[in-house]
Amino acid sequence: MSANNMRPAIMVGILTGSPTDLPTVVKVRDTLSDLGISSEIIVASAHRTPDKVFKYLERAHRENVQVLVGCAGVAAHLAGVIAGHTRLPVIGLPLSGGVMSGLDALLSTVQMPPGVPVATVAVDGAKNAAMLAARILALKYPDINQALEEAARQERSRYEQSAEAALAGLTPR
Ligand code: C2R
Repeated sequence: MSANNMRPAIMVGILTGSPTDLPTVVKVRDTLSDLGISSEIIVASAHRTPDKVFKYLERAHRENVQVLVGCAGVAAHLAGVIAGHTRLPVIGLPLSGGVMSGLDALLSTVQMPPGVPVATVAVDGAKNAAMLAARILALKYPDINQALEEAARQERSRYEQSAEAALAGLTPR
């Protein structure tokens, strides 16, 4: 097996702009972990600590990390800067907060110039950031594909059960 096909210790690198982002960002890690996917969270900012971002990207490439998630609020340039420095798929997670409740972060993350894509999920969409990373990894790792199938089965069943409970709770007329 070539080094590229070997399963790396860390599959997903999650970078976030500030420690204040962590309550939302940790949900990316936890969702990945539920699917059996290893990840690490790095607090680094394209504005405040650009060197740390670039150093991490060097290590991520060396260690064969497969997908990167860039999380940031307000003037959210982190995911875009990451995308400019890697050929790995980059998922952008815009975070709420500040005067525009996340709209500023959403637009700063999603409006990338042609050729430098950031796959942007909803504001505070931590779960979908993780699920999208998992779908990318599932192309290469059949066990992750299976974990996603199982998660979808469970999600459907939870949905049906809550729909039945809600309908049963309606006042009859
Ligand atoms: P503080 O709470 O530390 O003041 O940060 C962070 O993600 C956070 O949501 C406020 C907000 O600034 C964001 N930030 C960025 C970047 N670095 C930090 N948008 C960046 O590099 O894009």
